[in-house]
Amino acid sequence: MMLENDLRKAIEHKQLKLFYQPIVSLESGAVCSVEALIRWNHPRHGIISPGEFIPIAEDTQQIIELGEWVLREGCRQYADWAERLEYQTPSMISINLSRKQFACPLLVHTVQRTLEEFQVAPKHIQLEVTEDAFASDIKSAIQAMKDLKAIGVKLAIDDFGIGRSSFASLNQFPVDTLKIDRSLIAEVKRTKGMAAMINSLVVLSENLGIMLIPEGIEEASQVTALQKLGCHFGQGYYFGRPMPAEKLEAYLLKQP
Ligand code: G
Ligand code: G
Ligand code: MN
Ligand code: NA
Repeated sequence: MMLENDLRKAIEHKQLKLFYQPIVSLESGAVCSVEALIRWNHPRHGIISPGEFIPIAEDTQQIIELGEWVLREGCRQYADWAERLEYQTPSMISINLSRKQFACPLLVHTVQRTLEEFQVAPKHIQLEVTEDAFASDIKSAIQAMKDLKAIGVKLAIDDFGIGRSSFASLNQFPVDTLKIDRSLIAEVKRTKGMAAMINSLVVLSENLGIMLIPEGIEEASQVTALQKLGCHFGQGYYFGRPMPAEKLEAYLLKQP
């Protein structure tokens, strides 16, 4: 495939870029962390969404190199913010891991090496994985999570509520954060059942000491609804779209 060959050159030719989306306190709007989301500025096709090229990278094993680039660039940017923005720096940067990266035995070393290279404390890094990363081999997945926790980074389950989500699994995994998939948030005002489900996730996450982040918040009325259900944090276009680092900096300086 054409994109596959182009992807090989993308890193080398500096066509990849990380965008950042704020994760905020619903009460104050203050930014508590940012999620890094990759973009590919293709010389002929323009901006290509990761939804399109991440699956190709996974099929061709290029995901490992790509994932390392994301981790390095995220850490480099975080260190740069910490130096220049000081107290305005978000307390965490969240980085997406693909299933294949998560299954790679070298992951822990790569993460540790990268943190050392950029002098970033592990508590500032959160790694997001979806549940399909655990599906095939739960035992190895739990071990991988424990290894990552041991070096001090935070872990999040991404896109919770779709696919194979199970409440039971939450108790097994040493995760810090649960991100509720945006398809559930879109339903929250429409169906009582969904509101009840979100509320039970609030109770569950509080009891387990897990931070809960509803994703895909697009309207003020969803903020109100989620607050009523007991949510404290959120992410979505309503607060800010994924944006280049410079734009995020301006956003941080404007915050309450
Ligand atoms: O930002 P956007 O909605 O286009 O992202 C589409 C999908 O690509 C999402 O599922 C997101 O998790 C994934 N994605 C974005 N950036 C990265 C990345 O750096 N690494 C991996 N593995 N997935 C990413
Ligand atoms: O799978 P993951 O949660 O990592 O993917 C995040 C994706 O969701 C990104 O591609 C981002 O652009 C997208 N996104 C973030 N906020 C919103 C939102 O409010 N609405 C919609 N439709 N997509 C969003
Ligand atoms: Mn994510
Ligand atoms: Na998600």
